[in-house]
Amino acid sequence: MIMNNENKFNINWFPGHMAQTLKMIDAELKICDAIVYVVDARCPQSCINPQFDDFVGRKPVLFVLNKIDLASSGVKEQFIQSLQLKTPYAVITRNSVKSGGTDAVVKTLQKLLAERIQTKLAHGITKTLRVAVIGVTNCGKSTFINNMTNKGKTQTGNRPGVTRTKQWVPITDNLWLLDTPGTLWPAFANQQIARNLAYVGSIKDDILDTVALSQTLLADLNQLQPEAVKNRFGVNTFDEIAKKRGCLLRGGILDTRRAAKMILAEFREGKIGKFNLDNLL
Ligand SMILES: Nc1nc2c(ncn2[C@@H]2O[C@H](COP(=O)(O)OP(=O)(O)OP(=O)(O)O)[C@@H](O)[C@H]2O)c(=O)[nH]1
Ligand SMILES: [Mg+2]
Repeated sequence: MIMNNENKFNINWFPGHMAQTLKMIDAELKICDAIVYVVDARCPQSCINPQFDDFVGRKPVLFVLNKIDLASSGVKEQFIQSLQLKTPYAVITRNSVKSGGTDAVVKTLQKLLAERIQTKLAHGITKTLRVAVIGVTNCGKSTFINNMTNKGKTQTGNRPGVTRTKQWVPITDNLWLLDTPGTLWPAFANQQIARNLAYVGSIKDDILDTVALSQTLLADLNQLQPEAVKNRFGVNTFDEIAKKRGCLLRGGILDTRRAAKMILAEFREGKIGKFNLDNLL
């Protein structure tokens, strides 16, 4: 994070392995029938790669608004309104840490691919459908796939960059999903997008000034739902929260690092409330 004179910060995270992953996805898409684009339901618009249109071509896309258990209502409708795609697509919501509902996902995919399936059948081909699962880091791609198989086939974890290589996972006899490492893009058009992604844990905390980040998070949450912040902490500002939670060093100085870690963790676990951060864009 680079601080400038106005004490505002600039977030950018596009390590070399992400550029390589984007190339790998581009190559894999040639043999794929469709794309599952997993986005974090707390900021689905912020999760969309601005170059998405270029590499998706005309492949059908199933958008999965994952972590819907942590998002405020109305997020799906708002996301659909923001979409401007020429390619066929469908949008579903999902809580991938809860079991059930996987048949409905498969059915939605089959409906989206009905024309493609018919064409294949007409040519006597019953080949397996291959679908690439893509999205920003930590949005729940691997968890979504595991949930679809009811088996822990892919590695998951609550930090960005858990999946390092591609992995094909069989879901049914004729549907395979490709797990891919999370990818961001070289530059954020808008720093609010970058902050939203950092708030939800899609940008490595190690490269962030977590104190500054948690302070802007609080300011943003206070703008969206001040009552949720008040309900959780009893107070609304960073300093008041740090004091109230006993984040103090010797001599009564605020332990801002500890307070920041706590505020970020509680937000990410949904303890402060359900939010739609895209409303900040
Ligand atoms: N509350 C909630 N947590 C979820 C959901 N889906 C995934 N998670 C959690 O989000 C974290 C990240 O999940 P992963 O599946 O590893 O995410 P990923 O997109 O594969 O991440 P990378 O491989 O790093 O790109 C894990 O702690 C999951 O348990 C969901 O629907 N709701
Ligand atoms: Mg993963």
